[in-house]
Amino acid sequence: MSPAPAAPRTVLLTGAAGGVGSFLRASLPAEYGYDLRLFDQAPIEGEPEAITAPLSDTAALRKAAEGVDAIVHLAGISVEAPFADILGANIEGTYNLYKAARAAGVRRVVFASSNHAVGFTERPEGAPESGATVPVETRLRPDTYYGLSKCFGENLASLYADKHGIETVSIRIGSCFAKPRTVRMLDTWLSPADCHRLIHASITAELPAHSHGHHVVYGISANTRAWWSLDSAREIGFEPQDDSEVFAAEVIAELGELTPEDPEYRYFGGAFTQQQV
Ligand code: 15L
Repeated sequence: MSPAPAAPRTVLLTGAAGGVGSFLRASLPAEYGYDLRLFDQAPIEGEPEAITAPLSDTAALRKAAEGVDAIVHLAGISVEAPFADILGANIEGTYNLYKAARAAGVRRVVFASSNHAVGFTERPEGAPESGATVPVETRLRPDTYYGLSKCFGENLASLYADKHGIETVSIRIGSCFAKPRTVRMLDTWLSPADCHRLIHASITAELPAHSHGHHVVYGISANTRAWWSLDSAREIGFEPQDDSEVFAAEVIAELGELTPEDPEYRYFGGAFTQQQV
């Protein structure tokens, strides 16, 4: 019998200075013992070994990817922006990342996709009370250039899986903050702790055969009000532990309930569906 492959331990974390990156650079080593290589265009205080470079620096990316077991790719613009900016940071940047992963022989990428890749998807009739949820197989319906860049990233991941054998888990992240900031986020919240649980599962799980090397999941907690299916996340062993409901009374007392006509209630991507740049 051949020995089991060693557990992935050395991980390149791009976007390490950002909101989600800051949660993860503390929790991934503490909870699972990962040895992180940090990459961001902004310097990170207290991390002298972090690589400070933009995603357009292909030499720095190539060097950063050398010898790692997996890459968690969070870097890029995380909100709507002019197309030229999205093109550079998110589209070309993600392309550069996959080229570096391929050159360095990296086996697994975890791609921070977003709910905004399917942002114009409408809430199913009566959800969440009806129990209807939207599966990850729903049609791509980006709500912004930002969401469009996440569609590109997911399709690039699919190409690199089929053509070059690089596996990806694309996580369509909901709202990853310490606590929900809006009423919509009671549906879409991903707690920081569930975020590191999902990232760990995405790095380590064997992917189901039907994914053909590219597995897509929604990144949310076990929210009472959720209407995005967690089935594909559970397929890779993710079991969310948190529920935004503990914040519901406080958030609703402050901001009031949403009406069914409100884009924040009606659409996956909420107010992003109304944004223009
Ligand atoms: C995202 O993709 C954004 O990066 C984040 O800032 C939130 O707005 C989040 O989606 C959301 O939909 O709440």
